[in-house]
Amino acid sequence: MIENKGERDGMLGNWRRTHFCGDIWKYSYGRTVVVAGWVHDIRNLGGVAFLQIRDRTGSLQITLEKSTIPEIFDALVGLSRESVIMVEGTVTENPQAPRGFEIIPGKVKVLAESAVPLPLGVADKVFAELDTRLDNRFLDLRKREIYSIFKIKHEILDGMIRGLHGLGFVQVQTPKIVATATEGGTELFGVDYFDNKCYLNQSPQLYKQMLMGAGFDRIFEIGPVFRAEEHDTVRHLNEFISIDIEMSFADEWDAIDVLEKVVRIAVERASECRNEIESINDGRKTLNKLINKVNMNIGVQNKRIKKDNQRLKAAGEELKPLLKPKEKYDALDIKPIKKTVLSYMDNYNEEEAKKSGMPRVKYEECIDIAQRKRVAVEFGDDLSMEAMKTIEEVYPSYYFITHWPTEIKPFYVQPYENTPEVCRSFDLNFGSKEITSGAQRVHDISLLESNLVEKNLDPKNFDFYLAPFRFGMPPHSGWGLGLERLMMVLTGMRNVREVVLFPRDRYRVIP
Ligand code: AMO
Repeated sequence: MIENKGERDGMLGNWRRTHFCGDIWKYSYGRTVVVAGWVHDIRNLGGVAFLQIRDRTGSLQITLEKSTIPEIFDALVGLSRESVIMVEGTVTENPQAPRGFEIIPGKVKVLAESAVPLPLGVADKVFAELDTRLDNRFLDLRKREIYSIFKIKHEILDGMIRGLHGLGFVQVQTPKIVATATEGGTELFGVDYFDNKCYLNQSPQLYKQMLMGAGFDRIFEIGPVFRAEEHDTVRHLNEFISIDIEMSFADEWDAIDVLEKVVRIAVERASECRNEIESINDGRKTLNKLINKVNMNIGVQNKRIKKDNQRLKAAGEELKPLLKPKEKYDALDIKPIKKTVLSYMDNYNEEEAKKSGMPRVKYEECIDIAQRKRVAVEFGDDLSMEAMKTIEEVYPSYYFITHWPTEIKPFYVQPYENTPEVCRSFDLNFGSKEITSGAQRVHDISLLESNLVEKNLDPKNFDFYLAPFRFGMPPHSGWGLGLERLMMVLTGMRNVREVVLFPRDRYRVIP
């Protein structure tokens, strides 16, 4: 047996971190600590140098005096930014230091030197386009305000998992390589699977329903889904994380109740991330200043374009388009959601619904709102972005849209028994953004088979899925929530790529 004691070899040897930078405060004054991280910045004034070391929790000042620690001074002042070091030293009060204290080092270890120049600055306050940031994502992710987004994601996932666990849901994993489409045949990525053609799954839909037939009763899955959608928008990804649930002996209203609870927990957990919200807001303050500068430049360029255009117009030539100024960010302020005072079951009252935390709004009312604003839409149409913008004016926060037309929903959605042109499907939206869709499912095999035929799908391809429906399938309901869509709403990001570590879109599979 090898004992894990004594002198360790390798680069780290016996060096271990005692504190993250953000965990050192007044209580640590006078103590010896070991911190580890990246060289954020070095200011060398000759006799004394100030080095900022940074880890995922923040940064602090290491003060290097040439006369007292000449070797350490020499070892550190020449380092490039973003080199990796460990420092053992004493935490010492200094009102002039950025956080009111500094570390006077006793020992240091240089673990990795960073090459220069950096393809993307971490400490520099320079505006970078999203594409440049994503090309150099590992550096972009070193910024605290960016890391904070993923810390919030971690926290809300933890909250939602605990919430679902508490409600009796069991976490499952279903295959991602599949033989059939679930949400529609045109949005599939093909995979060569030995001698067969298979696909990357668009949704765990069929498998979560089969698990209801297997008696699992309440399940959830958090995993990637793949959509070969060609559109290139700020809301669409080709790979995203879907949080899916399915529950037996439940109608769509039960599924809606679970969804409301889970989203409430997520928002509450996010609102508790005070440090992360603060660092996102610090980042936004800096970013907005940079955007001001960029916009001033755009203003100057637009003046020139306008002048050119006068000339082009006189010559009857095509005019040049003006450059679009960058939008600034509002400060982030995540507040828990108000209690919902109305359930659809109670007498529906539009005024009450508008006041409540997560109103239930019928599709019909949405059409009505859009029509009143002169959007060309009628019963049976999907709700276009133009229509959604008008509904957002009335319902700017979270709300459910229920009672959808059966025709525009997938084959597995249960129609209302007395009005089969309307179905038990629902969406959860935030303003004009769709976050979740769900429904009570068809559990009658003959209706399911005829729906497949109606949607031009071959029931033979769905044999594996249909089998459990022949041998005792309980009525069941569920939903799929787009994690990135929820994160966009929570963090107020305008582009979904901001809330994904390494986004996959129409033009990006690297890094
Ligand atoms: P749907 O296809 O509506 O439903 O997807 C569920 C939720 O996933 C999110 N979403 C996306 N997020 C980012 N990029 C995309 N391209 C994208 N497409 C969808 C949305 C959406 O509400 N099987 C059903 C769910 C169910 O009924 O249980 C389904 O997949 O937030």
